[in-house]
Amino acid sequence: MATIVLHHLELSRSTRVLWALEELGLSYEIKTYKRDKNFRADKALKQVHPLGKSPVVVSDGMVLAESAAILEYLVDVGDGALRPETAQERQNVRYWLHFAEGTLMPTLLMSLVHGTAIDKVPFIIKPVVKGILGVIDGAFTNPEIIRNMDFVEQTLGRQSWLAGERFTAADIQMSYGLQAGIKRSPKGQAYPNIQSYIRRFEARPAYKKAIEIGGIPMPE
Ligand SMILES: N[C@@H](CCC(=O)N[C@@H](CS)C(=O)NCC(=O)O)C(=O)O
Repeated sequence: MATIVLHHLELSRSTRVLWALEELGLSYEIKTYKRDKNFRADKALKQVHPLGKSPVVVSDGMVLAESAAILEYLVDVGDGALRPETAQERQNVRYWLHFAEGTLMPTLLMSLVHGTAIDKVPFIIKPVVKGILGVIDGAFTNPEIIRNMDFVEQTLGRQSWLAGERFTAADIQMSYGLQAGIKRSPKGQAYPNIQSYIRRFEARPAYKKAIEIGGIPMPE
């Protein structure tokens, strides 16, 4: 099989792909990029993919972007590990692969962007901006974050892993949003099932190896 090259950005979702590569025991090369002072990716990533974002994987002459699509590809080319075993499990994995970036991340990003915007606007208009964004967060962002986090909390009250009783790519894909969600949720630390789930996946040898190689996924 052709070499897999991961274009990895420090402090990013790309950690998920690194973790998957370690879980699957695939051989790969890694090229690491830094973030600039505005926390944007090194411009050199644009030479790999037009969006200039990470993760990006180059394998077998193909340039692969979007974490979920990359994870599916890696599971396909792997030796069978992490492959769903039943139709229900396959559908569950697919659901969480999409939910992570399609539902969970947008509201978390909104909250993050609002926080950054308040920090960046001139002092004189700060109270106004803070007031407006506070209304939006109160009416929409925070209730949506709570709704999503409560849903995951309930799911993990019924089963050990997101797709059922087996660890799958769904858990890798959801990791970043849940780690960020625990930090940003207005309900703070009130998610015992998610907390213990995060502790369990962070204890996996492949996760630890990924952190050792690529660093932590987000600032402390
Ligand atoms: N939905 C994409 C998101 C990719 C993405 O936004 N990556 C961020 C890092 S977490 C990035 O490269 N940001 C740097 C930038 O936009 O300059 C995925 O899941 O792969």
